[in-house]
Amino acid sequence: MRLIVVSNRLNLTVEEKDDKIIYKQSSGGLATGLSSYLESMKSRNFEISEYLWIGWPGSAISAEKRAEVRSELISKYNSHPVFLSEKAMDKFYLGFCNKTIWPLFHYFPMLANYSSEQWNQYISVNEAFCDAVLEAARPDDIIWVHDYQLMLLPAMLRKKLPDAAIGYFHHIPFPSFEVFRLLPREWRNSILEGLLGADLAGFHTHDYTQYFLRCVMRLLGHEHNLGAISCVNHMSVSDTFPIGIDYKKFNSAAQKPGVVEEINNFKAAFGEKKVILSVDRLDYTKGIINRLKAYELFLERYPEWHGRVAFLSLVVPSRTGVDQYMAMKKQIDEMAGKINAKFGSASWTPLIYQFKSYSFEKLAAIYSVSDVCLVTPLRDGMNLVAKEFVASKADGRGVLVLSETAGAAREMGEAIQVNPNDIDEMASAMDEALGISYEEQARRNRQMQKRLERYDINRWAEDFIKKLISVRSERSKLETRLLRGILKKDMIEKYANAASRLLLLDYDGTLVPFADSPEKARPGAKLIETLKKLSSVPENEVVIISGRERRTLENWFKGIKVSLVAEHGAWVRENECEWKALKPLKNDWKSHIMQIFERCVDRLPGSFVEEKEFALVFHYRKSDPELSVLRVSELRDDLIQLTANKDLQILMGKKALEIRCAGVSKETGGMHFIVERKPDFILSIGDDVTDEDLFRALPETVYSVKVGVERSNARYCLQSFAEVNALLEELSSFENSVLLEKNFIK
Ligand code: ADQ
Repeated sequence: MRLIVVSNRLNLTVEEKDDKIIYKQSSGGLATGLSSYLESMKSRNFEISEYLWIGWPGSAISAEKRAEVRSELISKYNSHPVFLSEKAMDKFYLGFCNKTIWPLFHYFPMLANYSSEQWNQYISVNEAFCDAVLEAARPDDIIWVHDYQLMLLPAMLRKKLPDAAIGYFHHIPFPSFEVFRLLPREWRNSILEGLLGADLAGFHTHDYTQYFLRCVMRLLGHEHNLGAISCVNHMSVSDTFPIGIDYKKFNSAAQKPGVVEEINNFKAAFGEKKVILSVDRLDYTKGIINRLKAYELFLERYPEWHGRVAFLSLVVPSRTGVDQYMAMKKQIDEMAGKINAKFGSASWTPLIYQFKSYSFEKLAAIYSVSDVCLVTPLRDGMNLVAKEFVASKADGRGVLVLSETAGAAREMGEAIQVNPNDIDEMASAMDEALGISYEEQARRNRQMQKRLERYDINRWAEDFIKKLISVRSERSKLETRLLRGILKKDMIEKYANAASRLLLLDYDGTLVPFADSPEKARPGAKLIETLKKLSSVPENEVVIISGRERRTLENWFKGIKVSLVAEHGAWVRENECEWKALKPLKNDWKSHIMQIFERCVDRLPGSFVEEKEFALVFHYRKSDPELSVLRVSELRDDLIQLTANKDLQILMGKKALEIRCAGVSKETGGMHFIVERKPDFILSIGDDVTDEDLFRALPETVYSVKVGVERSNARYCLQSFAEVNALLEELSSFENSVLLEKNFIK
């Protein structure tokens, strides 16, 4: 099995300089972390033995060099480049990714802009990635897509490779519904549908997972069952996987010769002073300005630390093309100058501010010598610096001050947690951190280290992939029940050879899709035609078994020789004869229950009651999905109490709660025909919980078919109502050709 990693940035950065091509390992947590995992995978006895990486190589490569770069990257590094022009990258990366998604998902809606041109470019780049994956992928590959730049890709891939195992991991926060909904309707729906294309979507924290599921529920109307959402031809599962780091690498770094040398340099520079450290990419989400303000307040409030402390703020240049970043750089420069001018002296520089990237050796060394690390982003998906700092403290010394709005805060409860908007609290936290005893420092760090060691980057990646494989194999099991190929051929053969046949067909969700209101789901001309053809064959009896009221069915199927079962088995009409009740039923309970339903309608906008002869149905398809859950469960509780000693039954349908006389069900309706006719061949199709009653009761030889690839009592499944229609059309046309043949023989 191969693993295809797809991310915006390739694991290698390629630069074209003076006609020469330079290949460098990409920096950044994901590229370095995953690369070491992928390499280690080869030596371990894991299901995946090979990997390749697909992504943008980091800079625009001229057209004439592309073939050379591609072949070098593929043959030497397993890396497949997606070449994008500077213009495309501008609108896609600097544009939609960093001016719309990044600010919005980090709760800076006022910085987000909404340009359709950039959105269209986002679609095009996702399509270019899709083409690149299709070119490289083999049937058994596992595809793992990373991050917010490629949120449309899972669905694009699903469309082209319906059977593929597709995973997606989201590295930044997933915002709450109120923030996510700020995106234009088409964009937000496409993004959610894009992510649902994955078999498994992973997030750093439980909150992000829940926010995503909530957005799906509110905007697309799909409910989930323990994170699993049933999509047209697959199940999409969302779950939490907090990313880890290469723990051993950081924990053992202080003994490496290159790092030792750097440690000595830092020690010589700082002498006896306590070192406070912060390490960030230049980004407004990182809270750099607030942190500097807090340091200024700390120096004002605690003069006893003057001359005894040094704050080293490392800022890595990033996204230099985005205006806000340059404005922020200017502001940081000014703040740093102000602090040093206000508190510094000839012998003491309170703030050392460096705007550059560090090598691993230097970074590990500064983690090792620092006493306090301030990780105080305003918002951060996870934040690896917090984890790297704690992992680097092999001797147990050091204090982490961590923002509660970083994903890492969920796992690092022993850190001093702060609100990054509270300058006062942050200044006090600095003083507290500097005063914590070594024993306490070690106690806290050891606890965090245990967790970081156990759940490192390898474990994170392996957990994700194992879960993806298990979701996929669960799907494969269900798919073996799909009525296609040989299974379908067998069924058609049995159908053709049968002297008498019974077709038991549910209506809503099986023959037609769900509509906003029940009366809108009328059968179309094509369906009527198919049913006419099927029922005109003398050997066939077609029965529509529905929860609908008898007059509606009678009206919709007028002039067709189908039998009807209405109100979930309360009424039966055989071949255009009179309606018969299968059991004497009462409806004197309705007026009392109606009052309760009406009260609930008043409290749940968009809901309404449908009255049938022996049933009442509370519909809430158009209501607020979350309020519905609450109101319907209240309603259900009330009804359970009220009906305890009555001959009534409550039934939960799809976005509908029905109360009806007990003792009637689709089972009684369906079995009535089976017992009376004793047909040679039976096909029973349905999508709802009410159909499960019948599936459960059917003899083993029956072709029972669930609409939806889900667990069911049916033996087989079809993916959608459209597939049911196609199957029935096939049976009806086959029937015609047989009839024609018969006529011809005569
Ligand atoms: P990033 O924004 O890249 O990623 P982060 O988790 O902070 O965020 O990782 C930054 C990495 O860069 C760290 O590994 C750090 O060592 C390195 N780094 C930072 N400053 C450096 C410097 N001056 N010199 C050298 N290296 C430096 C996104 C999300 C995060 C999420 C990660 C992983 O925004 O929230 O934690 O993905 O999922």
